[in-house]
Amino acid sequence: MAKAVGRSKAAKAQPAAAPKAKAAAVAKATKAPAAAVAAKAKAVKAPPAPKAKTAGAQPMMAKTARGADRAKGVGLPDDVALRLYRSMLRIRTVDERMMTLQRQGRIGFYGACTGQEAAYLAAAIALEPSDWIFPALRESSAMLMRGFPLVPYLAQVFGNALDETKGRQMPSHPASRSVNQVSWGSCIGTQLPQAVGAAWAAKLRGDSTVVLAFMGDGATSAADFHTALNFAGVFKVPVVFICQNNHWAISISTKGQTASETYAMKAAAYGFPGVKVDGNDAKAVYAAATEAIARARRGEGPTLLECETYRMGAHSSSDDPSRYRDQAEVDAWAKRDPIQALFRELCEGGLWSEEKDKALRDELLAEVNEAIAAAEAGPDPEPETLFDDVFGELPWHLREQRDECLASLAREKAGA
Ligand SMILES: Cc1ncc(C[n+]2csc(CCOP(=O)(O)OP(=O)(O)O)c2C)c(N)n1
Ligand SMILES: [Mg+2]
Repeated sequence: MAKAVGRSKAAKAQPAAAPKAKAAAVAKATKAPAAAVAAKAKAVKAPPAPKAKTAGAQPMMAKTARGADRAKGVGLPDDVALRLYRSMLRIRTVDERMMTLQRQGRIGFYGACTGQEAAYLAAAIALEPSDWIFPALRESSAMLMRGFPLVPYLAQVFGNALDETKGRQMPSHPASRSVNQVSWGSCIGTQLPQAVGAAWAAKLRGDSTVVLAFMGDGATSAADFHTALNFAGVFKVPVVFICQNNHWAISISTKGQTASETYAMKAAAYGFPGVKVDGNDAKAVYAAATEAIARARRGEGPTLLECETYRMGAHSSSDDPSRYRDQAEVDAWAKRDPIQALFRELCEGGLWSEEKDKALRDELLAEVNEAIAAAEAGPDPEPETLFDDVFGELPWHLREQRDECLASLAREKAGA
């Protein structure tokens, strides 16, 4: 089951803005089960229905005693829906606080995923713990949902000694082997052939690993996109490509990015299914991802899933989107916020309430503020760690550089 929703003692902390509409006032929660939602997804070529779960694979989410227990109005297993909602709200809270810290000069750079939480978390929650994630730019918090602790996650942005990658990566690029998630590449599209390579390795080994390979819409213009999809199609590797179509690649809109009607249809050129879903609809993403992951695990090859969503904020803390896009477009998408949508559906389904929501928001804000304080207090990484982890045994020329660097720092410290 999802972690119980606790009452926060930190009532003084300001909660993030609660959805205004009362659950009762909100109609039209889709009551269709996951399979029906998948059928509604615009499929270029519908993948075959998934069969029974792969033998031996441990489901990430425990089922309730009744098996496929579904929230009435949600179309997801209850525990998945609640854990997903918590994860979505948690990263929204983190993003709001970190953007503020950046403006306060406490961190150098930050990239938020605001508005896109369902488009990747509802897919990642369908994975087994042994599966891998190759993120693009905005999927970092799948790590948190899969069990990575918050303090080292935030310490990565501060780049200090509490960061598992020892402050050597650009801020907002976390990674950890403990949860099978690699770093953002930052070079657009490079993660795609790498993900295909990892999936191919799994196939050669004969294990049941599936790889989720995320990309933004911008990555579909990169040569690596075509290389990766072609190879994956020919070798039928167990990879699911997920394109988060958030309508913008910094200042380039969809119209400037592709002449195709959809991104999903590009899969047809490589001989595997492409499926487009509403990326702000958690149940639709979950259903389509579950099916694509099952297909990959059965050895039937890749799927390209396009999750249509919207980047509500700036490209990064270094960007000013008002210079290239119309506020009316942003306002229209604000009405389709994925967190508010899932909140309404959870309430409609009898799983959630305004009171529980307020308590969760207070709890998460207190947790995030405490974690920020702990992460910010971390010491600088030791200078010699700069040379760790690339080589099993440091080659002579790097040993020389390290010794020279440390001697120079020691001289500096001694005031020489
Ligand atoms: C190969 C390469 N070209 C250009 C850039 C500069 N750049 C950084 S992010 C970005 C846009 C990415 O857009 P998209 O893939 O849609 O992801 P989003 O930011 O929307 O999540 C570009 C062009 C880069 N990092 N790498
Ligand atoms: Mg984009």
